Amino acid sequence: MGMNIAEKIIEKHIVSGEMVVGSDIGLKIDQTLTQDATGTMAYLEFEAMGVPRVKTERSVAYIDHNTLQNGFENADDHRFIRTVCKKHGIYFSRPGNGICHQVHLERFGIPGKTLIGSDSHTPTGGGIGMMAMGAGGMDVAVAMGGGEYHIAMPSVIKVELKGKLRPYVAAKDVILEVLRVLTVKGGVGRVIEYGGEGVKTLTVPERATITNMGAELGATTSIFPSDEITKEFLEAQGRGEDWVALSADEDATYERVVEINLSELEPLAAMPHSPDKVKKVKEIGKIKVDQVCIGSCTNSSLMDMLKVAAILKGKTVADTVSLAISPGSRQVLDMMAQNGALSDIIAAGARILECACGPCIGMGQSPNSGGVSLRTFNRNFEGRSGTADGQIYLVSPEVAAASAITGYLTDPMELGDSLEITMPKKFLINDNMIDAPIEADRMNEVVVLKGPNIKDFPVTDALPEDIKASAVLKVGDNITTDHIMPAGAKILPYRSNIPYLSKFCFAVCDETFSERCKEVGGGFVIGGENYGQGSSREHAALVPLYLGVKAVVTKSFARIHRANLINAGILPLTFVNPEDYDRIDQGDELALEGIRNAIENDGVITLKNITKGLEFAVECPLSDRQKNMILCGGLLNTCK
Ligand code: MIC
Ligand code: SF4
Repeated sequence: MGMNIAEKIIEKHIVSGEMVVGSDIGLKIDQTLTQDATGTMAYLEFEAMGVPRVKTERSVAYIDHNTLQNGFENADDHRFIRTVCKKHGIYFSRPGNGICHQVHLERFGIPGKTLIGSDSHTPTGGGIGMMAMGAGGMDVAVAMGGGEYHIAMPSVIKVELKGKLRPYVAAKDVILEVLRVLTVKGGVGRVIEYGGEGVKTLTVPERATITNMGAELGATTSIFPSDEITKEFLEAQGRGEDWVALSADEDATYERVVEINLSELEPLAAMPHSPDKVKKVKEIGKIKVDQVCIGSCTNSSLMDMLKVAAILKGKTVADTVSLAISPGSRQVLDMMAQNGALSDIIAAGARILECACGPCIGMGQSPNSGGVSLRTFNRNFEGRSGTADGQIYLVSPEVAAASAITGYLTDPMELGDSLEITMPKKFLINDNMIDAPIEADRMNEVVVLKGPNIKDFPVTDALPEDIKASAVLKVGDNITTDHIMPAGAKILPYRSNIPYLSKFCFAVCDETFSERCKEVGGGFVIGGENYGQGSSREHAALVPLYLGVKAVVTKSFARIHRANLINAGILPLTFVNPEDYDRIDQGDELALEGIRNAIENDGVITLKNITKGLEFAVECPLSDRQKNMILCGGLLNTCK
């Protein structure tokens, strides 16, 4: 029987388990990437494993998130990551060189290879046909040490693309349409594979925009075929030898096929506060805009910047709008500088930011109170911009640039003029900001430098026989890791200081959470559907662990967060009957009697609500490997 692309790559990399949908499989990982906000912890974990040199084909560390150096913390972490990389065989992309996913696509990604990254937007690599997945830092550390990466064998949805995008309709509109159809939980347990005639009409950076934001579907990853267009892109990056062809067999099968006619798409926007609240720009109407931000790993390629420059050329940003632009990489910025696009953007009045995540993760550029901000980013979760009541809309670079000029949400198709941008035949290649590691036989010459902000890892205990504690927090559906462990300029510098971070845990939902947890020594968190969607940050598990959270009981979990909870030794339980969610109130006394025994022997798990005198069936499907982790108290304990 024929195979789809995902199955072909999995078949080549499977080390344990069977390719049966839903069952646990272990994959050999060819490449890893980290960024600085998750990297510090990931490298501390890698050091704790005691493996001298990475065993992957290529591991790269990027500095792109924590670039605001408002105190010693971030610079100390950069220095730690630089030295740890030099010693242990990891390439180091220096601050200013660009956003991890953009640079990795340009300089390192290879079709057909596996990549895991401690960042949820690692699927950007699917744009050149990689099986690229976001993972918790600990899983990345294990992969660097040569260990397998475990996922549930995904089922595959095909998105069949027809036709061709019209001018001013963008790749961003394609992924927004997919989000509209499938929603933020529609991709859980699945790979989204693109195919059909329309694929040929999309450049690699456009494909990468689509696979990047596939993270918002909750998908394991998204992937495009590797074809002639992929080959041209790699050749233009001076890496033609990395190309291999990759496509699905004619008779490949899929769980479901979703058709999208590119010719019929229109400019779309995701409204506050969810990437799947998608409407046509025209339908939303001409709302007044206070801020426009262009950039992030979703939309910061040279193509995107050239389109923006063409729209802004000869115009001035509306007097009520602040326009900020962060190119995705130094390659992009340098090429914009050389061909004059940068000059057009500057002349229009844009504020040029460094090549980094910047406003996307709340590192500056928070909008004014209640302000409407149009962003070409991938997430518009509540509070993420740094302004609690900020109204964030996710749009394409075309919509963003057109609206920056008019001052209100604008359908760029109204601009009329044509917009023809072609991909360059050669990119400007300069890897002088990527440091190679020292040779293995000289590794002892390198001293790893740790700053005072690096604090100990929370201690985990083996799973007890019984758990009795209260429901310290009850939350609703689609809780994001930005709710559980917020980011932003004030908090991000403490990613290696769990005790400090703990003060902000769940602060978006309940400012008293951290204090209450400390008073009662932790307990249960109760959640709805798709709990833990969004970021890969393992801090959303490590911080609750530090605060004494023993188990999280929900209607369903997002993939990476569930894995992070297990890695941290926290029980992820789901209600067998989702209505039982309504039979627990915050503050109720709960108990899991004989839980250790039930986990060990795959027994029935009963959650008692002592306060209400009720009992509920809950479940916790675990592979043998995960069972071991939960029983031992997390991955690090298992490794020891
Ligand atoms: C994000 O976009 O939320 C981040 C910041 O890139 C995270 C990683 C992190 O929290 O450090 C992600 O997407 O995984
Ligand atoms: Fe950085 Fe934003 Fe991309 Fe996350 S989503 S990697 S914060 S640019």
